[in-house]
Amino acid sequence: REVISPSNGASASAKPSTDPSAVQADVLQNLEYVVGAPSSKIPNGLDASSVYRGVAASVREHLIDAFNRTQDYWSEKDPKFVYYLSAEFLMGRSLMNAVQNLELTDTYSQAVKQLGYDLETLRDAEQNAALGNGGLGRLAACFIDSMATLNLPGWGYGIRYKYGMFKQAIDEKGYQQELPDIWLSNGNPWEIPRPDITFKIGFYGSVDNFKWSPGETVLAKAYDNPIPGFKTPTVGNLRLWEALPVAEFDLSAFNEGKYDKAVEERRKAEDISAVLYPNDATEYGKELRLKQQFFFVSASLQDAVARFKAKHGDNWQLLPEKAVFQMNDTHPTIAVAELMRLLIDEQSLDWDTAWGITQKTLAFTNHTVMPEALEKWPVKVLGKLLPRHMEIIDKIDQIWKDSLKEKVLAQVEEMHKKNPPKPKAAKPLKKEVPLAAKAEAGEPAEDEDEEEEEEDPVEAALNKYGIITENPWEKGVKLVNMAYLAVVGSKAVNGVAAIHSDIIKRTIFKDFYELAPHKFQNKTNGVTPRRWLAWCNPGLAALITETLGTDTWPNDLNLLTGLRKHADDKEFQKKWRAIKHENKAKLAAKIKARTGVDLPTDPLYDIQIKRIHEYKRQYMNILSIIYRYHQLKTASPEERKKFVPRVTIFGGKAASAYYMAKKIVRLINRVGMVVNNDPDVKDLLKVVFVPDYNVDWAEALIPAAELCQQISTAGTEASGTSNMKFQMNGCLIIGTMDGANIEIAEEVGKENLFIFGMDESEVPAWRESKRAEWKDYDPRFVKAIEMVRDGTFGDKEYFQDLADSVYDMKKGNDWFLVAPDFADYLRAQEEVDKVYLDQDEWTRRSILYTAGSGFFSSDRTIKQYADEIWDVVPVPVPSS
Ligand code: 8GP
Repeated sequence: REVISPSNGASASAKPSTDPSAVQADVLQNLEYVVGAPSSKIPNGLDASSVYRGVAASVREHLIDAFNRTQDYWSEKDPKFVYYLSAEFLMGRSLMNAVQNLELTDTYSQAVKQLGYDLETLRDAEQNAALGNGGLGRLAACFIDSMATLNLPGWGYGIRYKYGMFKQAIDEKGYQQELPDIWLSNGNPWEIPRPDITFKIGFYGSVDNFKWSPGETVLAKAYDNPIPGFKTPTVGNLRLWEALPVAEFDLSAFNEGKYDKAVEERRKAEDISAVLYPNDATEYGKELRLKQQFFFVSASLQDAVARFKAKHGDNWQLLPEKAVFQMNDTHPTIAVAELMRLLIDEQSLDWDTAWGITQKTLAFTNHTVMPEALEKWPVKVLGKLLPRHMEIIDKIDQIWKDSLKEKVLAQVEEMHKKNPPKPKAAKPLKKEVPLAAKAEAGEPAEDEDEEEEEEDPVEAALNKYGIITENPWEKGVKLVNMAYLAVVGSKAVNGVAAIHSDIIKRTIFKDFYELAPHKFQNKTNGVTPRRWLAWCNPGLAALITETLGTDTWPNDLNLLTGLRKHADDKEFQKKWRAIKHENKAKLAAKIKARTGVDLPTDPLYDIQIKRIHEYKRQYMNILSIIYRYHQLKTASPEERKKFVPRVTIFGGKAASAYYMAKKIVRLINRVGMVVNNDPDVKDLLKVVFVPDYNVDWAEALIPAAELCQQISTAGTEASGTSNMKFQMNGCLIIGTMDGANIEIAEEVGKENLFIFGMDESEVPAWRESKRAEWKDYDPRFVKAIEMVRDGTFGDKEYFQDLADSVYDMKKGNDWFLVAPDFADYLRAQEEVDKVYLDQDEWTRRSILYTAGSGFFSSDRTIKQYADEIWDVVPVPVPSS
């Protein structure tokens, strides 16, 4: 008997049709039966949001069809799988990405047009899925796109936050306002709820003889999000977890009139997956955050372990050959303890066997050296929430410290040889370092008083490099250093750009590196060239395809080197420039619609988009604009004619509790208000802050940019990924020798970037010794600071401490070197203006940027992860 498929009446095994009229019928069917919108209302009676949902439901059929085939095939072949564990996936919108990756753009454009709509308008009806803060979350999204495109068996695992990254509004005074991101208000047509896939997640409770009895339990429910590859039938998966109560409702409490109590369980559970933490490198330390982390890690590991067990029974030694978990920064690192718990407590393995398997199955990526972002949980908090895990971490710490002892003793002996200790100071090493849990439980640390006096160097070193250490700022408070736990529990540890991977070996993980150098690797980041060039810049993509004579470059980005030979071709340059100009005009229209600011399209478009942070130095950028404004104001009409007109655009969110970042947002907005309304300036300078910067904005801003600001203090930006997106779109870089800028300079030729500032090796000396007596302020810097102080942009009082932070060494310490780098920054800015006057030279460089961007495809990055860490090979799904 034939099974009838709901949408097109064909047999269930048939693929959804790709013929425009059949697709049109399918969209109508979905509108009618999924959205509930009568087709009689087509074309004029339906809003874009309803039509979008009908179209999305139709596209989803194609995705699910290929998704099922992929997952069935992989399940049958049973290859090794990579599981990418990440608290953040910053996906952005899905409609256009899905139709383009499935190569159905023309089909759907035609079908939708026949219904009286256009795909571009429908695109804007989709909410942005902003389940991430910034670079780290967007990287995870690029990675799963590349995994699918490369046919690599793997899934992403994360949290289905009910509210994503907060929405940012700028009020009429220039302040940032934070509003909830209700991204699921119209439903999410891309996900597949899996009510049948749930896992129990325990918290609190007690441990008796290694047996954990949780005091609170919630359910994790799975939602699958199909991730289409490009030019392949493979569709990968992003599985996100939602937290639910185990018991729906306490009816007896309700009947007794205790309404709050009746729903308390539900609320407590739902809180766990309610909100993405709106923090980016700021201190928080909330128990709920740790709860979220354990929640998704435990669900993901239980899921993967169950899948393994269904195939391989108790052959646990095989686990490292079948699964690898990549921990995206410290957020998922409780996985080290959870995998141990699952193997020991649930699968009855002994400690050594479980530890051997764990260390072969986990890998860890570090994304920042900012100390405030390297998570450390108080033993008290972790021990209360996850008592069994605390025991496991204690033991791991013990083993780790034992392995350190030899090295530490040797170091101390060496030190003593050079510098003999006073007789009493050489205290013998204790046999056992007291367990942190014991200390927390109130057992006094041995020889407390003595320790105070003698400061045993061995103990001090062990404390410094231990997974469990004493909080240097709060005596007696012990912390679990999650990054250290991850390093010890992983087979590989990587940084995200060459310089960053080098820095972590020299600094935060120095001792770990010296003990196990083989673990440390570099995996320079990349971005998907589908979303970040082919789809967001169709004009340039078409020119590239025409010039290279092939449309396969989005899957083989090194082909872009073929553009190099056209870099000096004047005709080609003209076409290249025309596309940029068109993109600028489109952006100007969008900015006008959203902010009301009119932008001319001829000036140089200069853009800085990223989270607002002192280390990223948006502050330095706006100070240089302030100085430029001063120059314009004081110039004669004749001199004014010599200025190179500029449109400076900023975008980015400040973490809600980040005091200085919020002031920077305000300053940029205030400068914009003054400059944009000053008749002396006219079109020579415009300053725009785009509110609520997100993936969607990035897709419009990046293709239009001519200059981008990558100006972090050297040694602070781990990699940066917007630099790569800008580069792909032929945008020149003004920047420091930091993060991936260094590798971009290698690919493009350093002379084609506008490089300035101290390099990473010079920064520590400035901070440690020169900063105190440094008085070499450039007069232009002094002028700009004066203008911040004197009320030129209003809010005189409000901006004083922002000015102090980089100027008055008694009040602020200019940790990020705004003052000492400023003069060289202005020199680089002058160079920018000079080169921009020579449009042929500018365009030549622009072409060379795109031509040299092949290395920064996330396909390359993922291939390296697969080959060098994961040991996962492509398993292409046969086309049916
Ligand atoms: C970011 C880095 O700042 C950026 O340089 C890099 O390109 C990106 O990760 C991807 O590797 N780091 C973070 O977003 C980060 O560390 N976030 C945690 C603090 C939450």
